[in-house]
Amino acid sequence: MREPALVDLRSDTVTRPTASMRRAMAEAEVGDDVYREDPTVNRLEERAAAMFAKQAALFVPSGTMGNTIAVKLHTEPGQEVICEAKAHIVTYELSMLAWFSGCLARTIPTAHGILAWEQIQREIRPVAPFWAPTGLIEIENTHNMAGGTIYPVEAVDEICHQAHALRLKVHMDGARIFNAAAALHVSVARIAAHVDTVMFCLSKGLAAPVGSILVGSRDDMDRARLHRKRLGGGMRQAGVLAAAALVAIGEMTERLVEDHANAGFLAEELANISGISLDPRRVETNIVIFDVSGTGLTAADFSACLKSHGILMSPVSATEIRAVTHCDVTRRDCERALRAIKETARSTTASA
Ligand code: TLP
Repeated sequence: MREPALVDLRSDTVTRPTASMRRAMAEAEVGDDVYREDPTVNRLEERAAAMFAKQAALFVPSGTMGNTIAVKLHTEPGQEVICEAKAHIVTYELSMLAWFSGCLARTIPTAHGILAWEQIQREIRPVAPFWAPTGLIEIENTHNMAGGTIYPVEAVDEICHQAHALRLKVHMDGARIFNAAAALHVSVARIAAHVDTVMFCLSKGLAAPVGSILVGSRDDMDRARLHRKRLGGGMRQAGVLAAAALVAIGEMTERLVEDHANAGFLAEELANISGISLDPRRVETNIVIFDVSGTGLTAADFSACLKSHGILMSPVSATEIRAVTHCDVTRRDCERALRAIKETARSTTASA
């Protein structure tokens, strides 16, 4: 009998381009985008700017590059960037704040990844003889390592209004902003109405093969284009990628609620397994983070056992595992993952 395929819940980055993306890529009209002559990239950037109700957009190869450019746009070397303690920009982007922008992070720990203005306000530093002044406020929506949590729309508005009153800019790492929009039933334009720049990813739940987009003012995007080139991100005939991205934003956003339903299902079932702990009410989008310490195994050992059952998940700390649902994972795949988790938890608690 043929081995069943792996169920890959490590991340939504593993999604493969859909058939309609592959067709669009094959037929894409292209040109040299460094000369701004790629009609498909131009169309994508116009469409993205319109969707977010911002002046302009820039197609970049990755979320990391989009965030790196955004920090550079809004800061001077020697400043601090305020962000949540588990923000992707500080934990997974190879210290790009320091490397490209000469900035430090001033991090704020939270229970669920969501910053309130009062917490930010306490960390703002003015120019003084011994302090690095605050240059930027960064918020992550949804918050990856807090388990896909969503900012209330009003909380983002409040942060932006207060920051702007102090002449500070706000960048949103909206790698999964379309998940937030689907869960809240609001538009991405509404969520990002007052932020200065937003980066969102095409190559996660939206299933495009490559790419992210930075949106903001025309002036900021003109400067961002130069930083992209400086970072080696001038992509020439990138229309083949932009064609898939157009399908991603046109066809893939509404189905994200299915991923959220699968994540909710996983969370509810996981909460009933002895040795596993999580609060299923905290699972708002497509990310489920659960603690396996009650099984006596480390997260690394637990996920190695799951792998032997054909289930891939990511250990994200010594005791926690992350499962991310996406369009290449069905409800049956989730059921299979749960059987493997039950089996692993049962065998370790039985042998304890
Ligand atoms: N996240 C990846 C890993 O890097 C952890 C994942 O598997 O979730 N912002 C956020 C909130 C992200 O989750 C990611 C990727 C990025 C930025 C960076 O995007 P890429 O991978 O395109 O550079």
